[in-house]
Amino acid sequence: MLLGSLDPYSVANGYDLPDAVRIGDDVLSRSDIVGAATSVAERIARADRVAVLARPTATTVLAIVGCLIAGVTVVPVPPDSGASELEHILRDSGAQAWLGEAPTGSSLPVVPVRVHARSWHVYPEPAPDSVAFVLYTSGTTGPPKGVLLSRRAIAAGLDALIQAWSWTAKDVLVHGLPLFHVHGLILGVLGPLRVGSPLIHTGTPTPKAYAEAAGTLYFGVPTVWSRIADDPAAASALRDARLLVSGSAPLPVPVFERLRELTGHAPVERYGMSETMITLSTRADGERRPGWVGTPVAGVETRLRDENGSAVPKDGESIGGLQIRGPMLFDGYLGRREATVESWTEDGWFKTGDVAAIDADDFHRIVGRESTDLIKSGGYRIGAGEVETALLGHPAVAEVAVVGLDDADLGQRVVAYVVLRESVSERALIDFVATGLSVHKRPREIRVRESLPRNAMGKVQKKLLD
Ligand code: MCA
Ligand code: AMP
Repeated sequence: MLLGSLDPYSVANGYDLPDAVRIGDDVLSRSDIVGAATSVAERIARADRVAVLARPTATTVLAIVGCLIAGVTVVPVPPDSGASELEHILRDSGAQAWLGEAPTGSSLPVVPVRVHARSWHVYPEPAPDSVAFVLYTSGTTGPPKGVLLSRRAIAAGLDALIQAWSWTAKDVLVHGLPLFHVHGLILGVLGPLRVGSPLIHTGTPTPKAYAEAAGTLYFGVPTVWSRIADDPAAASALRDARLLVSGSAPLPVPVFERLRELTGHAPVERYGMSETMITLSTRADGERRPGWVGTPVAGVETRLRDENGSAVPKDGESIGGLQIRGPMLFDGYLGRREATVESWTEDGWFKTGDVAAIDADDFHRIVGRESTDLIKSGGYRIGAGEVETALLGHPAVAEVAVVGLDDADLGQRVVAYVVLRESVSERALIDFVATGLSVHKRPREIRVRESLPRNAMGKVQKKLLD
């Protein structure tokens, strides 16, 4: 079973857990989840694909578990999605209805989630190859693409982490990450439901909430860890934890060191992508090396290739494009055959787009991305192209170039260089992106210029922007 701890027979026979999931003001026992999610499953069993507005609530958890019970594909939608991003996700995914809450103005039907409804019908486990999620993720250009993740991939990806992190039912997982990405949703909600360990979702990932939760296993993106490292009282409250895990973006070495000092724990760093789940990690019982993301998890193989496709030695120094094979990889981009084919080599390796070095012990260091047009800000992946297209839709903007600049808090911050046709405030342009795409993709800064540096072909030379 994908969610082993929710086996209805065991739950009925004494394997209940009163606080299986705490989220917002709600506490769900294992039998609450099985009963209410099965009732959701009954309501949507005949649908193929539904959208869930993925706020961190009990409703979202029950909607998603209900779909997994019924074998219905879920499209988790960022709750801060703006109008054009929302329209794109709904059209591209072919979602037939909203399950649970719907954003205002949406024309799709809404199927309610009733937190107190119960059903004890037992569904057969859906086929392992069926698509559990379509997760939308940004590319360098164009609107986000739908990553198809099967149940088989999710099970393999979670089992590899359960092993790497010695994750057991005795753990209490704490995090406050969004529920529309692999990190917060698949690792952070399905993980504990597979293992049988309680989850405390803190709503937002603040140092105070992490300190108060008293868990054993903590997940965070580097921005979350860096804020905790800046709050010694909160950090020292994590001393009793078993494992602090960082991922989704590079954990700066000074943050690693400061966390070790304040919490007594060297954080476990792991590397992944929406397309691959988590493929590299340091281990609960192994070396944790600042600046390095560890070794391949169970079932994963990696290699480095240069621009000509030739092998790059694993000497810890030489860098190359990181390519990956493993059982937790996605099944392609929804409706994008060409993009899917392009992301694989002819001999069957997935091209991550990241540049890495690998040492003789198979330890991996992520050096950066091949394209500067994919920005990581606060752990969110943001395509420069989609922000540029959004800004060009504003009547005052004549030209634009979007880049990710180093930021002590967010890792990178989205900065838009613009040439204007008419005067407009910085705030108006930022809000224009926040309401069209989504709040977390908004530029944090707008820099107005007379012109943008271009080469002879007319292409903006982003390296010359200042
Ligand atoms: C600000 N706000 C606005 C605007 N400006 N609202 C409307 N219009 C505006 N112009 C509001 C926001 O709605 C929000 O309100 C508040 O201001 C703060 O927002 P923001 O500044 O964006 O928050 P932040 O402090 O910058 O967020 C930092 C964060 C966040 C909490 C670390 O970036 C985060 O949750 N990151 C996690 C990303 C993640 O999980 N990535 C995983 C993908 P309010 O607070 O009321 O809502 S990677 C993955 O899955 C792979 C597999 C992997 O490796 O893990
Ligand atoms: P996403 O699809 O949003 O999960 O973003 C995946 C990208 O996040 C990867 O291709 C990397 O560029 C980056 N990433 C994830 N984890 C790490 C990490 N531990 N260190 C460096 N980069 C990371």
